[in-house]
Amino acid sequence: MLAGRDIRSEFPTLHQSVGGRPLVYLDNAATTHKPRAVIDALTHYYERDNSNVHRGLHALSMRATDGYEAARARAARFIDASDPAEIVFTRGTTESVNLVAQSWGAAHLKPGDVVLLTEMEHHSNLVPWQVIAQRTGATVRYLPVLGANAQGGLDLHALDSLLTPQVKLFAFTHISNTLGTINPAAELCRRAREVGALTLVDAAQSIGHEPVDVQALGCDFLAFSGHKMAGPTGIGVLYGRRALLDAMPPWQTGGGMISIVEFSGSRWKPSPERFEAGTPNVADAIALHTAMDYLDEIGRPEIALHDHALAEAAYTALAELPGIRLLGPAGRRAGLVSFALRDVHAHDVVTFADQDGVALRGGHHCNQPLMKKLGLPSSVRASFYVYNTPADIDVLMTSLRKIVRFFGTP
Ligand code: C6P
Repeated sequence: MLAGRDIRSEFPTLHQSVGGRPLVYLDNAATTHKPRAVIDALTHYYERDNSNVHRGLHALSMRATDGYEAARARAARFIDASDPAEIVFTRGTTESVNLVAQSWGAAHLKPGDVVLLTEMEHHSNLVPWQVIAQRTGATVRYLPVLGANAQGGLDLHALDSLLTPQVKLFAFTHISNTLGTINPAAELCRRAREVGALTLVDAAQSIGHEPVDVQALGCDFLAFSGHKMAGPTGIGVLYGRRALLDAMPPWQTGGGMISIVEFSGSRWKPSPERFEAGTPNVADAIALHTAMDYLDEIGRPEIALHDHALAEAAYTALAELPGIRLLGPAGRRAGLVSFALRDVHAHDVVTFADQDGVALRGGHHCNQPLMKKLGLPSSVRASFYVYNTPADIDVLMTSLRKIVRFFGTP
Protein backbone atom coordinates (compact mmCIF):
# COMPACT_ATOMS: atom_id res chain seq x y z
CA MET A 1 0.00 0.00 0.00
CA LEU A 2 1.37 3.39 -1.03
CA ALA A 3 0.81 6.58 1.01
CA GLY A 4 -1.54 4.63 3.29
CA ARG A 5 -4.32 4.56 0.70
CA ASP A 6 -6.02 1.99 -1.43
CA ILE A 7 -4.58 3.36 -4.67
CA ARG A 8 -5.90 0.46 -6.73
CA SER A 9 -9.51 1.34 -5.94
CA GLU A 10 -8.92 4.80 -7.49
CA PHE A 11 -8.27 3.35 -10.99
CA PRO A 12 -11.51 2.15 -12.64
CA THR A 13 -9.89 0.22 -15.54
CA LEU A 14 -8.05 -2.11 -13.19
CA HIS A 15 -11.29 -3.64 -11.95
CA GLN A 16 -12.05 -5.95 -14.80
CA SER A 17 -11.24 -9.50 -15.79
CA VAL A 18 -9.40 -10.62 -18.90
CA GLY A 19 -10.17 -14.12 -20.16
CA GLY A 20 -11.99 -14.82 -16.90
CA ARG A 21 -8.97 -13.79 -14.76
CA PRO A 22 -8.55 -10.56 -12.80
CA LEU A 23 -6.47 -8.10 -14.80
CA VAL A 24 -2.83 -7.77 -13.70
CA TYR A 25 -1.61 -4.78 -15.65
CA LEU A 26 2.16 -4.76 -16.10
CA ASP A 27 2.46 -2.63 -19.23
CA ASN A 28 2.84 0.72 -17.52
CA ALA A 29 5.91 1.80 -19.45
CA ALA A 30 3.69 1.79 -22.56
CA THR A 31 0.93 3.72 -20.84
CA THR A 32 -0.42 3.97 -17.30
CA HIS A 33 -4.05 3.84 -16.26
CA LYS A 34 -5.87 6.96 -15.14
CA PRO A 35 -7.28 7.61 -11.68
CA ARG A 36 -10.93 8.58 -11.28
CA ALA A 37 -9.85 12.17 -10.53
CA VAL A 38 -8.27 12.53 -13.99
CA ILE A 39 -11.26 10.99 -15.77
CA ASP A 40 -13.56 13.31 -13.79
CA ALA A 41 -11.45 16.35 -14.76
CA LEU A 42 -11.96 15.49 -18.43
CA THR A 43 -15.70 14.97 -18.03
CA HIS A 44 -16.03 18.13 -15.99
CA TYR A 45 -14.27 20.17 -18.67
CA TYR A 46 -16.46 18.85 -21.47
CA GLU A 47 -19.67 19.16 -19.43
CA ARG A 48 -19.04 22.65 -18.10
CA ASP A 49 -16.19 24.66 -19.61
CA ASN A 50 -15.74 23.37 -23.17
CA SER A 51 -14.64 26.30 -25.29
CA ASN A 52 -11.79 27.57 -27.40
CA VAL A 53 -8.93 29.32 -25.61
CA HIS A 54 -7.20 32.69 -26.01
CA ARG A 55 -9.85 33.82 -28.50
CA GLY A 56 -13.24 34.31 -26.88
CA LEU A 57 -14.25 36.97 -24.40
CA HIS A 58 -17.23 35.01 -23.06
CA ALA A 59 -17.36 33.20 -19.72
CA LEU A 60 -16.71 29.68 -21.01
CA SER A 61 -13.76 30.73 -23.11
CA MET A 62 -12.27 32.61 -20.19
CA ARG A 63 -12.69 29.56 -17.92
CA ALA A 64 -11.12 27.28 -20.53
CA THR A 65 -8.23 29.72 -21.01
CA ASP A 66 -7.69 30.02 -17.26
CA GLY A 67 -7.70 26.22 -16.91
CA TYR A 68 -5.29 25.77 -19.80
CA GLU A 69 -2.84 28.39 -18.52
CA ALA A 70 -3.13 27.06 -14.96
CA ALA A 71 -2.10 23.67 -16.34
CA ARG A 72 0.95 25.27 -17.92
CA ALA A 73 1.91 26.93 -14.62
CA ARG A 74 1.35 23.59 -12.83
CA ALA A 75 3.61 21.80 -15.32
CA ALA A 76 6.31 24.42 -14.69
CA ARG A 77 6.07 23.82 -10.93
CA PHE A 78 6.02 20.04 -11.48
CA ILE A 79 9.48 20.11 -13.08
CA ASP A 80 10.74 23.22 -11.29
CA ALA A 81 10.94 25.35 -14.44
CA SER A 82 11.41 29.00 -13.49
CA ASP A 83 8.81 30.37 -15.92
CA PRO A 84 5.52 28.93 -17.33
CA ALA A 85 6.62 30.33 -20.71
CA GLU A 86 9.19 27.53 -20.75
CA ILE A 87 6.38 24.97 -21.01
CA VAL A 88 5.16 24.17 -24.52
CA PHE A 89 2.21 21.78 -24.74
CA THR A 90 2.68 19.09 -27.36
CA ARG A 91 1.07 15.72 -28.13
CA GLY A 92 3.77 13.94 -26.16
CA THR A 93 7.46 13.09 -25.98
CA THR A 94 7.69 12.21 -29.67
CA GLU A 95 6.26 15.54 -30.77
CA SER A 96 8.42 17.43 -28.25
CA VAL A 97 11.62 15.89 -29.67
CA ASN A 98 10.46 16.52 -33.23
CA LEU A 99 9.78 20.15 -32.35
CA VAL A 100 13.36 20.64 -31.16
CA ALA A 101 14.80 18.76 -34.14
CA GLN A 102 12.67 20.60 -36.73
CA SER A 103 13.01 24.03 -35.15
CA TRP A 104 16.32 24.31 -33.29
CA GLY A 105 18.00 21.55 -35.33
CA ALA A 106 17.03 22.94 -38.72
CA ALA A 107 18.10 26.45 -37.71
CA HIS A 108 21.42 25.61 -36.06
CA LEU A 109 22.91 22.34 -37.33
CA LYS A 110 25.35 22.40 -40.22
CA PRO A 111 27.88 20.04 -41.83
CA GLY A 112 30.57 19.06 -39.32
CA ASP A 113 28.24 19.37 -36.33
CA VAL A 114 27.46 16.32 -34.22
CA VAL A 115 24.29 15.29 -32.40
CA LEU A 116 25.25 12.84 -29.66
CA LEU A 117 22.68 10.22 -28.62
CA THR A 118 23.04 6.98 -26.68
CA GLU A 119 22.58 3.42 -27.86
CA MET A 120 19.59 3.03 -25.54
CA GLU A 121 17.46 5.76 -27.13
CA HIS A 122 13.83 5.11 -27.96
CA HIS A 123 13.14 5.64 -31.68
CA SER A 124 11.40 8.89 -30.71
CA ASN A 125 14.72 10.35 -29.62
CA LEU A 126 16.70 8.82 -32.45
CA VAL A 127 14.85 8.96 -35.77
CA PRO A 128 14.09 12.73 -35.59
CA TRP A 129 17.84 13.34 -35.21
CA GLN A 130 18.73 11.05 -38.10
CA VAL A 131 16.25 12.91 -40.30
CA ILE A 132 17.43 16.40 -39.36
CA ALA A 133 21.09 15.33 -39.62
CA GLN A 134 20.45 14.14 -43.14
CA ARG A 135 18.84 17.46 -43.99
CA THR A 136 21.53 19.67 -42.44
CA GLY A 137 24.67 17.61 -43.08
CA ALA A 138 25.27 17.02 -39.36
CA THR A 139 26.36 13.63 -38.01
CA VAL A 140 24.69 11.46 -35.37
CA ARG A 141 26.94 9.60 -32.94
CA TYR A 142 26.03 7.19 -30.13
CA LEU A 143 27.36 6.73 -26.61
CA PRO A 144 27.65 2.93 -26.20
CA VAL A 145 26.03 0.72 -23.57
CA LEU A 146 28.23 -1.70 -21.65
CA GLY A 147 27.86 -5.46 -21.24
CA ALA A 148 26.29 -8.33 -23.18
CA ASN A 149 22.94 -7.54 -21.52
CA ALA A 150 23.62 -3.79 -21.27
CA GLN A 151 23.90 -4.38 -17.53
CA GLY A 152 26.75 -1.85 -17.28
CA GLY A 153 24.70 1.18 -18.32
CA LEU A 154 26.22 3.90 -20.44
CA ASP A 155 29.96 3.87 -21.12
CA LEU A 156 30.75 7.15 -19.37
CA HIS A 157 34.48 6.85 -20.19
CA ALA A 158 33.60 7.03 -23.88
CA LEU A 159 32.29 10.55 -23.24
CA ASP A 160 35.91 11.72 -23.10
CA SER A 161 36.35 11.00 -26.80
CA LEU A 162 32.74 11.50 -27.95
CA LEU A 163 31.99 14.85 -26.31
CA THR A 164 33.98 17.10 -28.60
CA PRO A 165 33.34 20.79 -29.36
CA GLN A 166 31.66 19.57 -32.56
CA VAL A 167 28.80 18.19 -30.46
CA LYS A 168 26.00 20.77 -30.57
CA LEU A 169 23.40 18.70 -28.75
CA PHE A 170 23.49 15.70 -26.45
CA ALA A 171 20.04 14.07 -26.36
CA PHE A 172 19.56 11.13 -24.03
CA THR A 173 16.95 9.24 -22.13
CA HIS A 174 16.63 9.70 -18.38
CA ILE A 175 15.37 6.11 -17.93
CA SER A 176 15.63 3.38 -20.55
CA ASN A 177 12.22 1.96 -21.49
CA THR A 178 13.79 -1.42 -22.27
CA LEU A 179 16.64 -1.75 -19.77
CA GLY A 180 15.28 0.10 -16.75
CA THR A 181 18.63 1.87 -16.49
CA ILE A 182 18.50 5.18 -14.62
CA ASN A 183 21.02 7.43 -16.32
CA PRO A 184 23.03 10.03 -14.37
CA ALA A 185 21.22 12.84 -16.14
CA ALA A 186 22.67 15.76 -14.16
CA GLU A 187 26.21 14.50 -14.75
CA LEU A 188 25.56 14.01 -18.48
CA CYS A 189 24.20 17.57 -18.72
CA ARG A 190 27.24 18.91 -16.87
CA ARG A 191 29.63 17.06 -19.19
CA ALA A 192 27.80 18.39 -22.25
CA ARG A 193 27.92 21.95 -20.93
CA GLU A 194 31.70 21.69 -20.59
CA VAL A 195 32.01 21.45 -24.39
CA GLY A 196 29.26 24.00 -25.03
CA ALA A 197 26.67 21.44 -26.16
CA LEU A 198 22.97 21.80 -25.39
CA THR A 199 21.12 18.92 -23.76
CA LEU A 200 17.74 17.32 -24.31
CA VAL A 201 16.48 14.88 -21.68
CA ASP A 202 13.85 12.34 -22.72
CA ALA A 203 11.89 12.06 -19.49
CA ALA A 204 9.11 9.84 -20.88
CA GLN A 205 9.93 7.03 -18.44
CA SER A 206 10.96 9.12 -15.45
CA ILE A 207 8.39 11.89 -15.22
CA GLY A 208 5.66 9.86 -13.54
CA HIS A 209 7.99 7.76 -11.44
CA GLU A 210 10.37 10.08 -9.64
CA PRO A 211 10.95 13.77 -8.99
CA VAL A 212 12.22 15.53 -12.12
CA ASP A 213 13.75 18.97 -11.62
CA VAL A 214 15.04 20.75 -14.71
CA GLN A 215 17.12 23.20 -12.69
CA ALA A 216 18.82 20.43 -10.72
CA LEU A 217 19.39 18.49 -13.94
CA GLY A 218 20.75 21.59 -15.68
CA CYS A 219 19.19 20.54 -18.99
CA ASP A 220 18.25 22.84 -21.87
CA PHE A 221 15.26 20.83 -23.13
CA LEU A 222 13.18 18.10 -21.51
CA ALA A 223 10.35 16.10 -23.08
CA PHE A 224 7.57 14.02 -21.57
CA SER A 225 4.13 12.50 -22.19
CA GLY A 226 1.01 12.81 -20.04
CA HIS A 227 -0.23 9.28 -20.67
CA LYS A 228 2.77 7.68 -18.94
CA MET A 229 2.09 9.56 -15.70
CA ALA A 230 -1.57 8.84 -14.94
CA GLY A 231 -2.64 11.61 -17.32
CA PRO A 232 -4.51 11.55 -20.61
CA THR A 233 -3.19 10.55 -24.01
CA GLY A 234 -2.51 13.21 -26.63
CA ILE A 235 -0.87 15.73 -24.31
CA GLY A 236 2.75 16.20 -23.36
CA VAL A 237 5.31 18.85 -22.65
CA LEU A 238 8.43 20.29 -24.12
CA TYR A 239 10.40 22.26 -21.55
CA GLY A 240 12.98 24.59 -23.03
CA ARG A 241 15.06 27.37 -21.50
CA ARG A 242 13.24 30.59 -22.32
CA ALA A 243 16.09 32.30 -24.13
CA LEU A 244 16.48 29.25 -26.36
CA LEU A 245 12.78 28.90 -27.14
CA ASP A 246 12.41 32.60 -27.93
CA ALA A 247 15.29 32.36 -30.40
CA MET A 248 13.86 29.32 -32.19
CA PRO A 249 11.67 29.60 -35.30
CA PRO A 250 8.17 28.09 -35.26
CA TRP A 251 7.88 24.60 -36.69
CA GLN A 252 4.15 24.76 -37.39
CA THR A 253 2.30 27.91 -38.29
CA GLY A 254 -1.29 29.16 -38.28
CA GLY A 255 -3.68 30.70 -35.79
CA GLY A 256 -2.73 31.42 -32.20
CA MET A 257 1.03 31.71 -32.76
CA ILE A 258 1.21 35.03 -34.63
CA SER A 259 1.48 38.59 -33.41
CA ILE A 260 0.79 40.25 -36.78
CA VAL A 261 -0.25 38.86 -40.14
CA GLU A 262 -0.21 40.90 -43.29
CA PHE A 263 -0.56 39.82 -46.91
CA SER A 264 3.15 40.48 -47.24
CA GLY A 265 4.23 38.35 -44.27
CA SER A 266 3.76 37.53 -40.59
CA ARG A 267 5.44 37.86 -37.22
CA TRP A 268 5.38 35.39 -34.34
CA LYS A 269 4.46 35.57 -30.70
CA PRO A 270 7.14 34.66 -28.18
CA SER A 271 7.30 31.22 -26.56
CA PRO A 272 5.21 29.24 -25.73
CA GLU A 273 2.42 30.43 -28.09
CA ARG A 274 4.90 30.46 -30.95
CA PHE A 275 4.99 26.67 -30.80
CA GLU A 276 1.27 26.04 -30.27
CA ALA A 277 -0.32 26.77 -33.63
CA GLY A 278 -4.04 26.07 -33.91
CA THR A 279 -6.52 25.09 -31.22
CA PRO A 280 -4.56 23.34 -28.49
CA ASN A 281 -5.54 20.22 -26.56
CA VAL A 282 -7.28 22.15 -23.77
CA ALA A 283 -9.16 19.28 -22.13
CA ASP A 284 -6.15 17.02 -21.82
CA ALA A 285 -3.90 19.81 -20.53
CA ILE A 286 -6.44 20.47 -17.78
CA ALA A 287 -6.66 16.76 -16.93
CA LEU A 288 -2.85 16.58 -16.93
CA HIS A 289 -2.95 19.27 -14.24
CA THR A 290 -5.08 16.90 -12.15
CA ALA A 291 -2.67 14.01 -12.81
CA MET A 292 0.24 16.11 -11.55
CA ASP A 293 -1.70 16.99 -8.39
CA TYR A 294 -2.57 13.33 -7.97
CA LEU A 295 1.06 12.16 -8.20
CA ASP A 296 2.29 14.85 -5.83
CA GLU A 297 -0.43 13.93 -3.34
CA ILE A 298 1.01 10.41 -3.23
CA GLY A 299 4.56 11.77 -3.35
CA ARG A 300 7.00 11.20 -6.19
CA PRO A 301 9.89 10.04 -3.93
CA GLU A 302 7.47 7.46 -2.47
CA ILE A 303 6.39 6.37 -5.96
CA ALA A 304 10.05 5.89 -6.93
CA LEU A 305 10.72 3.71 -3.90
CA HIS A 306 7.58 1.66 -4.56
CA ASP A 307 8.26 1.10 -8.27
CA HIS A 308 11.96 0.35 -7.75
CA ALA A 309 11.18 -2.17 -5.00
CA LEU A 310 8.70 -4.01 -7.25
CA ALA A 311 11.14 -4.09 -10.16
CA GLU A 312 13.96 -5.39 -7.97
CA ALA A 313 11.67 -8.09 -6.51
CA ALA A 314 10.57 -9.07 -10.02
CA TYR A 315 14.19 -9.19 -11.21
CA THR A 316 15.14 -11.51 -8.34
CA ALA A 317 12.15 -13.81 -8.94
CA LEU A 318 12.70 -13.88 -12.71
CA ALA A 319 16.38 -14.76 -12.30
CA GLU A 320 15.24 -18.17 -10.96
CA LEU A 321 13.58 -19.11 -14.25
CA PRO A 322 15.57 -21.58 -16.36
CA GLY A 323 16.78 -20.21 -19.68
CA ILE A 324 16.09 -16.57 -18.83
CA ARG A 325 18.22 -13.67 -20.02
CA LEU A 326 17.63 -10.50 -18.01
CA LEU A 327 18.45 -7.13 -19.53
CA GLY A 328 19.75 -4.01 -17.82
CA PRO A 329 21.31 -3.46 -14.42
CA ALA A 330 21.27 -6.18 -11.77
CA GLY A 331 21.16 -3.61 -8.95
CA ARG A 332 19.22 -0.37 -8.68
CA ARG A 333 16.79 -0.03 -11.56
CA ALA A 334 13.66 1.86 -12.52
CA GLY A 335 10.25 0.20 -12.26
CA LEU A 336 10.53 -2.22 -15.14
CA VAL A 337 12.26 -5.48 -16.09
CA SER A 338 12.87 -6.86 -19.59
CA PHE A 339 13.90 -10.40 -20.34
CA ALA A 340 14.10 -13.07 -23.01
CA LEU A 341 13.25 -16.74 -22.53
CA ARG A 342 15.45 -19.03 -24.57
CA ASP A 343 13.59 -20.48 -27.57
CA VAL A 344 10.31 -18.73 -26.75
CA HIS A 345 9.38 -15.73 -28.84
CA ALA A 346 8.40 -12.68 -26.80
CA HIS A 347 5.04 -12.50 -28.57
CA ASP A 348 4.26 -16.07 -27.44
CA VAL A 349 5.09 -15.16 -23.85
CA VAL A 350 2.85 -12.10 -23.98
CA THR A 351 -0.01 -14.02 -25.63
CA PHE A 352 0.15 -16.85 -23.08
CA ALA A 353 0.43 -14.44 -20.14
CA ASP A 354 -2.60 -12.56 -21.45
CA GLN A 355 -4.64 -15.75 -21.02
CA ASP A 356 -3.77 -15.53 -17.32
CA GLY A 357 -4.93 -11.93 -17.22
CA VAL A 358 -1.36 -10.57 -17.17
CA ALA A 359 -0.70 -7.62 -19.52
CA LEU A 360 2.96 -7.50 -20.61
CA ARG A 361 4.72 -6.00 -23.58
CA GLY A 362 6.79 -7.99 -26.07
CA GLY A 363 8.79 -6.76 -29.03
CA HIS A 364 11.66 -4.40 -29.68
CA HIS A 365 10.05 -1.66 -27.56
CA CYS A 366 11.01 0.94 -30.19
CA ASN A 367 14.68 0.18 -29.44
CA GLN A 368 15.60 -1.71 -32.61
CA PRO A 369 19.29 -0.71 -32.76
CA LEU A 370 19.76 -1.62 -29.07
CA MET A 371 18.05 -4.99 -29.50
CA LYS A 372 20.22 -5.67 -32.55
CA LYS A 373 23.34 -4.88 -30.54
CA LEU A 374 22.16 -7.28 -27.82
CA GLY A 375 21.51 -9.93 -30.49
CA LEU A 376 17.83 -10.25 -29.65
CA PRO A 377 14.86 -10.00 -32.01
CA SER A 378 12.65 -9.02 -29.10
CA SER A 379 12.18 -9.12 -25.36
CA VAL A 380 9.35 -9.28 -22.85
CA ARG A 381 8.81 -6.39 -20.46
CA ALA A 382 6.98 -6.13 -17.15
CA SER A 383 6.60 -2.55 -15.94
CA PHE A 384 5.12 -1.34 -12.66
CA TYR A 385 3.21 1.60 -11.31
CA VAL A 386 1.57 2.95 -8.19
CA TYR A 387 -1.28 0.40 -8.18
CA ASN A 388 0.88 -2.72 -8.61
CA THR A 389 1.65 -4.94 -5.64
CA PRO A 390 3.93 -7.90 -4.84
CA ALA A 391 0.86 -10.12 -5.44
CA ASP A 392 1.00 -9.04 -9.12
CA ILE A 393 4.55 -10.41 -9.32
CA ASP A 394 3.30 -13.72 -7.90
CA VAL A 395 0.65 -13.97 -10.64
CA LEU A 396 3.27 -13.06 -13.25
CA MET A 397 5.67 -15.73 -12.00
CA THR A 398 2.97 -18.44 -11.89
CA SER A 399 2.08 -17.62 -15.48
CA LEU A 400 5.72 -17.59 -16.64
CA ARG A 401 6.49 -20.91 -14.92
CA LYS A 402 3.58 -22.41 -16.84
CA ILE A 403 4.92 -20.97 -20.10
CA VAL A 404 8.42 -22.33 -19.41
CA ARG A 405 6.94 -25.80 -18.70
CA PHE A 406 4.79 -25.64 -21.84
CA PHE A 407 7.68 -24.71 -24.13
CA GLY A 408 10.10 -27.06 -22.35
CA THR A 409 12.73 -24.29 -21.88
CA PRO A 410 15.69 -24.66 -21.70
N1 C6P B 1 7.61 4.18 -24.98
C1 C6P B 1 7.01 1.89 -24.48
O1 C6P B 1 6.20 0.96 -24.44
P1 C6P B 1 5.19 8.91 -26.80
O2 C6P B 1 4.76 7.74 -27.65
O3 C6P B 1 5.51 10.11 -27.62
O4 C6P B 1 4.25 9.17 -25.67
O5 C6P B 1 6.55 8.45 -26.08
C2 C6P B 1 7.63 8.01 -26.82
C3 C6P B 1 8.74 7.53 -25.95
C4 C6P B 1 9.90 8.28 -25.88
N2 C6P B 1 10.91 7.93 -25.07
C5 C6P B 1 10.84 6.85 -24.28
C6 C6P B 1 11.98 6.51 -23.38
C7 C6P B 1 9.69 6.04 -24.31
O6 C6P B 1 9.63 4.96 -23.54
C8 C6P B 1 8.63 6.38 -25.19
C9 C6P B 1 7.42 5.51 -25.30
C10 C6P B 1 6.52 3.22 -24.99
O7 C6P B 1 8.17 1.78 -24.13
C11 C6P B 1 5.86 3.09 -26.33
S1 C6P B 1 6.95 2.45 -27.55
